[in-house]
Amino acid sequence: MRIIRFAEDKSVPALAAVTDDCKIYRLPYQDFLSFINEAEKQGISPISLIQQIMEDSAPLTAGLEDLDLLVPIEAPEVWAAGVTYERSRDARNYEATGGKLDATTFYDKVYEAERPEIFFKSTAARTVGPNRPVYLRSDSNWQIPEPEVGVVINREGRILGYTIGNDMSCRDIEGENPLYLPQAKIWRNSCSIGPSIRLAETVEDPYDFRISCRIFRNGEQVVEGTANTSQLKRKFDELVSYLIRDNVIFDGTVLLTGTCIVPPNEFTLNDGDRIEIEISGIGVLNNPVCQQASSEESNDDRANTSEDIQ
Ligand code: DO4
Ligand code: MG
Repeated sequence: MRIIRFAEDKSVPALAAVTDDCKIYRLPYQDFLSFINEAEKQGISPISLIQQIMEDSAPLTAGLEDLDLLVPIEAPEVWAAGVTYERSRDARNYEATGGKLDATTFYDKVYEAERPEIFFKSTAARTVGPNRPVYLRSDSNWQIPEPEVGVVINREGRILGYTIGNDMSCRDIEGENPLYLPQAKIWRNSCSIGPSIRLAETVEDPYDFRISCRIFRNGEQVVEGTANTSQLKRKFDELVSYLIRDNVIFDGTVLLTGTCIVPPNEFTLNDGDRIEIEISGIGVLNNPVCQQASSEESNDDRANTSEDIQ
């Protein structure tokens, strides 16, 4: 069972549950957290609450492809773990050594260490949902998407569900100096999540998600990669436990859990590309890639939105 948000009449956000056979039931809650809180208040599981609602209602006549999907949750903060897969460790070593194959660096250390790498990635105002553009940085010549499983947690670190995240990254900035990491990771529209949240209680084995990433240029597929969460070096709860330790964490925080797919070293994203990230049981996160407008224009676009304060 998955939860989506979509724009209803007059662009008002609506919440819905999507069954495994793709029937969509409107949920009478404002957002994902209100729905989770209501289940808790009634002392039942989120899935039982959905089943009650389904008994008294009919599915929408529209299909998923007809809906204007939004971020499934306006996550107050998005954090990310790094170097949690061998593939990422090797790619980081390559970019940190000016392109040496089989080099070893501090990235080997963090891959082996007890403490994982956890970094701040995004806020609601910088995060986009399905079909919205992710932006390129104007001062990087080597940019890639990072397809990742995202865990949605509450303030105590309980995993409520799983979503898809794209940790857009600049390999040249990150490789030049590790102290540049925040600039290699955070800018306007550098994070995308969606299209749904798979409820944790409906995931049989989170270490068996199949992940694939496809990049299209001028209508042709130019990159394809696949992986599986069985290759993850750490456990999801272990990553969450380091994130929440001595920290202030908000309900609905998303933690991206590291990339296991890296495009070929000679590849960089271009304006006009399209990124598709698919994870079994969660869906397909689709985003066009855009060279961003100047800061002034983009800030004008944002004026008077509630996101300004996040
Ligand atoms: O240290 C760099 C970050 C690596 C990362 O984002 C990942 O492995 O997904
Ligand atoms: Mg990443």
